[in-house]
Amino acid sequence: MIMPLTTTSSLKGSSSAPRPFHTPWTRGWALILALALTGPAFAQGAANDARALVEAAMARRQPNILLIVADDLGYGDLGCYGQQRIRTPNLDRLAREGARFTQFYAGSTVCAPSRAVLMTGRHTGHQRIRGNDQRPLLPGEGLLASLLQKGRYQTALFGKWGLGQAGSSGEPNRQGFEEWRGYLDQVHAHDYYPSNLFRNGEPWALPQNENGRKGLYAQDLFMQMTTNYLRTAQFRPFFLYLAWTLPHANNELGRATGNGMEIPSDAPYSSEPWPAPEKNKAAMITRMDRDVGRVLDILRAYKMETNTLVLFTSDNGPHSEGGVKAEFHKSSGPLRGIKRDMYEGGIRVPLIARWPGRIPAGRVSEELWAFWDLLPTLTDCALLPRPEGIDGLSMYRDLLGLATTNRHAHLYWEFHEGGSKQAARVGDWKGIRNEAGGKLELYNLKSDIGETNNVAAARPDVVEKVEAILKSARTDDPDWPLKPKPPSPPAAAGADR
Ligand SMILES: [Ca+2]
Repeated sequence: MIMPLTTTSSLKGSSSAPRPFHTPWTRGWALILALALTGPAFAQGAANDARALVEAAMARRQPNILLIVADDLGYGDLGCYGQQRIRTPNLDRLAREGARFTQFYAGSTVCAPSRAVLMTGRHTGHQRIRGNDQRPLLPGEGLLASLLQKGRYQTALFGKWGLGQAGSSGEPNRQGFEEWRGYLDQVHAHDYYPSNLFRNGEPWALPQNENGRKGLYAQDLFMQMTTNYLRTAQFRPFFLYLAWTLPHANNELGRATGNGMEIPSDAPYSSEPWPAPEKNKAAMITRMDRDVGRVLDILRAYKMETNTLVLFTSDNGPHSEGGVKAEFHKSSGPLRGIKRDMYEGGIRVPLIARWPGRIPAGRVSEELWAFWDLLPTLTDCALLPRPEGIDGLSMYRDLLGLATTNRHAHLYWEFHEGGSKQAARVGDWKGIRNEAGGKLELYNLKSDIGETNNVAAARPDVVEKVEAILKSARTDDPDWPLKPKPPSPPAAAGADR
């Protein structure tokens, strides 16, 4: 019989990060296991039974992890981050019931590298995928799902992947996901009414959308899958990655019609005196918020609220594509810049985390962290050993509102469309170089969150420090040389992904 285990509530206020295999109760089970393995009265079968008991006990303490990543959602797009017009009541509630982070950063300023950073725990200075192109994750690179899968988790992905085409090493099934449905290719993911998707590596026809019909909105399909998955996912901890495409533009539709913000209805904004794409964009965000509410309802209905860590974030800043302008709804909030920029609007994103009984409700944290920290943070939450050889730090203690012990000396990004852009965050300072050989811009984000006052000339000491980071934080990669802007920039490959 399995003994009653430490409950969630009794762990509240724990003063240290988890030490997965050395808690008192695990030591107890380890003793049972040791006796089972060595005592003459126990046969091998008993040893196996004891091991199974330990495994089962560990699994019962591991939280479910539900990670929702929106696509091109800006820092200012949610009510709880200051949005005034677009309604996001469910995400605002999630923030009230959990924690909201005000200085959390995406892995990159566009999709593919940001998602690669999420899966590998390495920032763009140490990535093979430093831009939007077709290269896949290599075997063993996608640690996030793989480590959780090895650590007794059932793993699933519904939505957009973008880190490996069919048959490549990067396919989700080869990167730790037991089950997945969705888009492999980022351009394919622009289509909100796809006539085909992939299902565990196999092509999956959607006749509802064949011959130009618009019978099934992809987001609704992902929600059906999510509902079904959660109904049957109650017997082993799960890691569910919902990589939604809202509110990304359908760029091809945008070029053809001027309105690439593809959604079945612009309600509840139909009567607003806004341009049609802006109404659609607002409706996409509110629909996404509605779906977050539905996911939370399912967790409550299946009594999974208290043992599920829910995280919501975005892969990069807002776009001005598909007929919208990011400034129309102030999607970057008080920040400068949008997707593809190294200014804050391109990379600083919302992060909301709820874990009832573990994360204090209503908390707002200004701690600096980024996509590459999610991997070790989540393996800590999952009571698994931390991966080594990555750039990420576990922010487990900050996530739970405990005194932070891990703190980055700096954060680093690079991006190579047009000229090579580099940026580093060091405390309150932010240094940006917009092309190789260009002048470093320096901003003090504490006094100048909008990056309007370049103080590089006044602070050569800080400039020198940032310059050193821009050199040392990266490895040279022949595929990603640091280059100046071309004289007349050609349309960069993947420029609208
Ligand atoms: Ca994106």
